[in-house]
Amino acid sequence: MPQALSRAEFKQAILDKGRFYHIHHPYHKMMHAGQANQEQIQAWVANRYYYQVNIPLKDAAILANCPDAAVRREWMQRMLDQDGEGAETGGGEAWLRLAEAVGLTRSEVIEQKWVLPGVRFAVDAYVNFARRAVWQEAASSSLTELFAPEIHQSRLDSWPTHYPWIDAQGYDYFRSRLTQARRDVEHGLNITLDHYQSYQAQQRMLEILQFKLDVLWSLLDALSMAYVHKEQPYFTVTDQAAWHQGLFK
Ligand code: AHQ
Repeated sequence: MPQALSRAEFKQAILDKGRFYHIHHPYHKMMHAGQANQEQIQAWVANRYYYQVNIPLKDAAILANCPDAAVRREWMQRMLDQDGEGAETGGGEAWLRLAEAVGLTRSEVIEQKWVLPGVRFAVDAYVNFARRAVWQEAASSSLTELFAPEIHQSRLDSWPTHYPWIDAQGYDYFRSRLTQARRDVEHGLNITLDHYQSYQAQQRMLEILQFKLDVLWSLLDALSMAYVHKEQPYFTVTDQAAWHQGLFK
């Protein structure tokens, strides 16, 4: 078995996974280049909502599995960021403002009317992994956020120019993540670099990170099938939206 990677080598191996980040997915590149139509933007916002509302559940699962109070105190901040300190605050609320800014209604997004099966399965795979993994491995899976500030900044840089019809108040969420993601990643990276001490364990962490990269990529694959290739679920048997609408969990 090869020697364990040094802390610097392990961190570089994690950063090298950035080449698989969903910033390189055709759907994201289409949106970034201003080639998306309103339906494709709305579909992305309505489907990404399912990811947003599941992040606090994922983080709660990590807290539930973590016996270290100091780690919980810091990790808990992520839930406060998303759930807010009051009804009108937090990332979930900011995402609903983004939904309204792109012309969706709050209720159709909250009801998950447009959440595609593939999006639901990818997100549920992430939450269910976090529920059953040891807390350090679940914490490591959040490190795709190493690459998130760049993708949020890319939206702030390009969308206002390409999509002047989107109300600017919708961009609060992306702006909030520029600092929150950097703070989260600092904590997640330290947990990760401390936890995996053998070469084999380090390779397992890189596989866990690849799994999470696959989750983000698959979410956009589902959107591409439905809104780029026009093959919504069951398109061969009906022209109506016919898939599970999240009424049971
Ligand atoms: O807005 C995002 C967010 O709050 C999180 C939490 C983190 C995690 O715990 O897995 N990942 C994440 C991400 C957010 N935004 C995504 C995007 O493309 O806007 C990126 C995603 C991530 O990189 O994992």
